[in-house]
Amino acid sequence: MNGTISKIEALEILDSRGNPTIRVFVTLDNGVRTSASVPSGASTGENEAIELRDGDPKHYGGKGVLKAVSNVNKIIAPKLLGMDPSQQARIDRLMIELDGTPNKARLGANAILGVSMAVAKAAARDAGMTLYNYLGGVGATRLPVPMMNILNGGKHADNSVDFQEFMVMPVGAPSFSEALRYGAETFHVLKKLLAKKNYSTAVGDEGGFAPNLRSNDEACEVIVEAIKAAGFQPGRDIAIALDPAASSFFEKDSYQLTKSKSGSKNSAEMISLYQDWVKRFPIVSIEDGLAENDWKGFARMMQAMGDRTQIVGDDLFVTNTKFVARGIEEGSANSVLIKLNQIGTISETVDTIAMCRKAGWGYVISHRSGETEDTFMADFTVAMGGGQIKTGSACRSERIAKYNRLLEIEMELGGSAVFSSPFKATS
Ligand code: 2PG
Ligand code: MG
Repeated sequence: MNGTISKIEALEILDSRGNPTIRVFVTLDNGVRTSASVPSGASTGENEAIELRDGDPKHYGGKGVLKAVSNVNKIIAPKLLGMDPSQQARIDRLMIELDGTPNKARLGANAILGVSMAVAKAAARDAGMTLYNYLGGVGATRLPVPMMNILNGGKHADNSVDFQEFMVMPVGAPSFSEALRYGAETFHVLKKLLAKKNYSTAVGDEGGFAPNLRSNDEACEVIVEAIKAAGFQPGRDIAIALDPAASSFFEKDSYQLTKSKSGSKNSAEMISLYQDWVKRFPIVSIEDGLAENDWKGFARMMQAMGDRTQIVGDDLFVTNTKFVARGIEEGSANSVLIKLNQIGTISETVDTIAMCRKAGWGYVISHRSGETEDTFMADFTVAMGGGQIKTGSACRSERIAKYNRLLEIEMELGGSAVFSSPFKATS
């Protein structure tokens, strides 16, 4: 045992939208071989680490990642050969130095993260441990409450809904597998309800339905109807989490609700809308309710509703300690959306989570809208123990792969599996 890295190679593969992304293979000198694939976002924050794309119009319309592949094979690999894969922090640090830019623009965060994840998997396999135990230790026993995005809008769907994600969160379920069942059953009932109302039941990028509703409000109304029709009590069994992804409709100093033809709103009006919604619907969590540069608005939103509602920063923080530190200082949120590829290494992601814990903030481990069949983030969620995961609806295999991996982990943990909702049930 105790292998050292003998080979690292990268491959251009496709993500769930049919766009190129990168898969990295790590081989140890004792024959252990692992691979990891990197996801890709659509509603990206402007301060995210750089996802390197070739820009060659003749290759996947400019979206190819052959430069990132070559950076892994020719620049990163030679430096890591012979190293012990369990030295994650050292390996991540070395790649950050090799890149030399503040946002991984030279080698690409996609290249660096692929290596970072594949190395962790190799170290876990070499140690004969599960990935969640390797990354989280013996205390890694908490399964997350899923945020299941069953109705899509914004940049993830061609419909009349401005807000990007309407998620069900089975906060009252007794276990992860039951939570998944609650969410999936609601998803199926929602499909029937939408069909009955003559709405489309085609799905968006994250597997949620993408109907042309009459208003943004109707999205919450129809979800509450589905929760009830599925036999659950809204608020007590299943709550709602939102990700408006407001940066994507913020233009010229105002929030433009163009898709639903509801005019424009300023920051204070958006906050009033959310306050109204929280009264009308069982909403427990709002992510990116305001745009990424609206720091003042975020602080006001926290003051207005942060004592009852989880206020999550995604584009605002981009999983970066620099922005999370500012958020803690200014009271901008009480939770962080965690995406490995926003920052580009496992070590830096773990640092951001440590900062959340220290501040008493929540954290939600999240997929991207462009995903692969890789289930790394399921293990990572259990390892980090925050109790919340956001990984899409109850369909599309790139989403289901994560849920199925969590079911396996629940089975492996048996009686030691912990499932506790971060939200007190409301009714
Ligand atoms: C988000 C994500 C994931 P994207 O905004 O939270 O749901 O979307 O990956 O497109 O940034
Ligand atoms: Mg988001």
